[in-house]
Amino acid sequence: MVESGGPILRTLVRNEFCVSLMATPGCVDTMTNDPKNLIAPAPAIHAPSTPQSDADWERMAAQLLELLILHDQHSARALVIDAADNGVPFTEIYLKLIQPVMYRIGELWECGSFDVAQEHYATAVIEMILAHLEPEIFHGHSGRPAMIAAAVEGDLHVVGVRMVADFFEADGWDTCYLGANVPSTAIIAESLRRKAKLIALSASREANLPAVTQTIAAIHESAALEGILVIVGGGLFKARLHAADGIGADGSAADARIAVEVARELMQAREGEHSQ
Ligand code: B12
Repeated sequence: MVESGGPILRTLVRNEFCVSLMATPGCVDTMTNDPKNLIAPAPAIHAPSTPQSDADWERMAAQLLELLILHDQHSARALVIDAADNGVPFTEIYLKLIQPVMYRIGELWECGSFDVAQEHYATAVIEMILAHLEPEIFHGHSGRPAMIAAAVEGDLHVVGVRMVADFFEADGWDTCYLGANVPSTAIIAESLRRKAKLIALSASREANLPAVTQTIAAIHESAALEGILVIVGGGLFKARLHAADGIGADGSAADARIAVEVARELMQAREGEHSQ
């Protein structure tokens, strides 16, 4: 970790340091004990509001990260909502902007460059932004197949599984996002209530594996849920998607876009089985 102090933060906000902060792995001091260092005149990075190239997205991610470090939630929200208002699809905003910024925040937190308050603040602002994007995504749900999305019991990470639910909504599903730390009994009860066709379980860490396994076993034990599809994902599975096979899941995916594709294939295969 870089020695603490204001000069680094001042440099950070006045030049394009955030661009490298996003692009280069490693630690940097984003903390200061001197509040005046947090009052920046204006963000130093100006990303295009309709990013086209990977470089545009990187600049935009750097700018969002910078605004989160500066505790400027209004500009952070405006940056993202302006892009959506200018026609940038929410799917791109999720996967090319918000996801990389959250991953970078995780790295900065892991090596001590972000403290807990900075991480909590950034996550809260991102969740607020996701809520602002919801009207772009939700258009009613009569006659659509239902799906349930939840982080398993013991897992408090929800941004990813919420994105997954939003991708499903946009793909024509009637989604029910249950949030964090959801016991298997609640997942089963809601799946029955909604006659769900698919359950998406999210888990971030190795410690969540028993809860995933237990939840899938409980789903399979429920006779009324016979035939329901279960897919898994999240940090726990990203590097080992094949692990889903061994715990009784029907599929897994590394991100929200692929999750929807996997679900489509599974649904088609299931319909094929029924028509035979
Ligand atoms: C924000 C955050 C938190 C917040 C979460 C708050 C909230 N409202 O969500 C809080 C503060 C609660 C938290 C707590 C902890 N956290 Co945390 N957290 C993060 C952080 C920085 C961001 C998470 C995030 O939003 N990611 C962005 C989303 C978009 O990505 P995603 O989750 O991977 O989701 C995508 C895909 O995986 C996939 N996907 C997700 N779910 C599903 C489901 C299905 C079915 C499918 C198909 C796909 C899918 O699609 C998503 C979109 O593309 C991550 C860093 C990281 N790399 O993610 C650490 C991280 C996950 N946390 C970590 C740790 C260690 C913890 C704590 C143990 C810390 C502590 N000592 O207390 C606790 C555990 C709490 C608990 N019981 O769960 C580690 C986990 C390391 C590990 N492998 O074990 C990480 C990786 C940080 C790090 N670099 O070390 N955390």
